[in-house]
Parts: sequence; C-alpha cells; structure tokens
Amino acid sequence: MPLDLSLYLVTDAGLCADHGLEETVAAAVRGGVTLVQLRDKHASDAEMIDQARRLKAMLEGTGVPLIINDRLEVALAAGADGLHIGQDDGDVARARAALGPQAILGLSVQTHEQLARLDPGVLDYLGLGPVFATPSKHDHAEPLGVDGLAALVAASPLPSVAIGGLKVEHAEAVYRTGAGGLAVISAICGTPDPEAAARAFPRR
Ligand code: TZP
Ligand code: MG
Repeated sequence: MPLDLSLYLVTDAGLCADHGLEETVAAAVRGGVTLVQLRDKHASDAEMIDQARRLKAMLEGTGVPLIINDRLEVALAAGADGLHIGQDDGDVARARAALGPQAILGLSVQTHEQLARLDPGVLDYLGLGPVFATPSKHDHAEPLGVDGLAALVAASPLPSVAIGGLKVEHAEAVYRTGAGGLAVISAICGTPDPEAAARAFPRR
C-alpha cells in the first residue's frame, strides 16, 4: 500500500487523556487521519507494548498504519507497521535491518546538514520541523517557518511530512511547499471532538 502522509496523528498521553488514547485514535481515524504514531516519552516499554497492541487491533482493517515513536523494541514486540526515530534515537540502518524491508521507517530532520547526511535507501519518509514553535515538544529545534520548510522539502530525497504547531489554517501553505502532509498532536489530541478536528483538515 502506498504511504499516505496527508494527515498523520501523533499521540500524546496527556493530551489524549480526556477521551482516552484508544477513543481519541478511533475518533481521529473516523475523521480521516491516514497514519497514527504512538508517542509516549514517559511510559515503560511494557506499557507502550500493551498500548501499541491495543491500537494495532483497533486499526485492523482500517488501512491506517501504526508507527511507534523512538522505541524499536516496542515496534518489534507489538508487531507495529513501523518506527519513527529522531536524530539521536539510534542508527537508521540498524533499525531497518531489525524491522525488515516491509516496515515503514521515518526520521525527523531539522536541518539541511541532516538531510545531506541521511541514507534515503533505508528510509520511507522524513518528518520535517518544527514548522512553528509548539508546547507539545519541549526540546524542539529552532522553528523553520513555512519558507524554511519549503527549502527542506525541495532538498528532500524522500516524501516528507511537516510537523510542529500545525493547525487547519496552515494546511494549504504546507501543501504548497510540496510536503506530503501534516503531522499533528494538539490540533487533534485534547480537542473536544477529535473526529471533527481531523475531518476539518483539507486533503491534498
Ligand atoms: N516534533 C517536532 S514538533 C512536535 C514533534 C513531535 C510536536 C508537534 O505537536 P503539535 O501539537 O502538533 O505542535
Ligand atoms: Mg525521538
């Protein structure tokens, strides 16, 4: 199945707590998200494996892949569809070797130097950002702005998804950069109606 990056939900345990993780994800999928990333900086591996297995079962038959943030062992143990890692989260070639050729493997990129260094042969997509400053990630790099995003997209050897402070009103500008889509936490998680929040995003 081709990778559809158009509306990529990244979860946050705190922001998903109102409706619960599973119900937030289920609602967002009804609203049209095309990918789900389980991201939790505080859960243990065992907790995350359990969450991932429940999400994977729920997503069965929807065509929406489940990606795990950072933790290769969790992705492997839960039979997730893929892994997303940052610049300091270990070696992408090692992750690809462990996951196998079918898994989806994404890497976060903030700079042109990082773009120049990566091996596109072992990756499926890049997460480019943050586009805007965001309270959802405390240690984020300097925001790129839409022009900075456009420059990275133009130089990217792989499909890309933009991330960081993105809301419905940014969708058209992000698509004009040539990015494959938008990755969001707070525009969906923690909203009163995650299904409606997802549905409000225009599609490419
Ligand atoms: N990586 C760069 S910005 C970010 C991550 C995980 C957080 C995005 O969250 P939000 O709420 O969509 O700004
Ligand atoms: Mg990371």
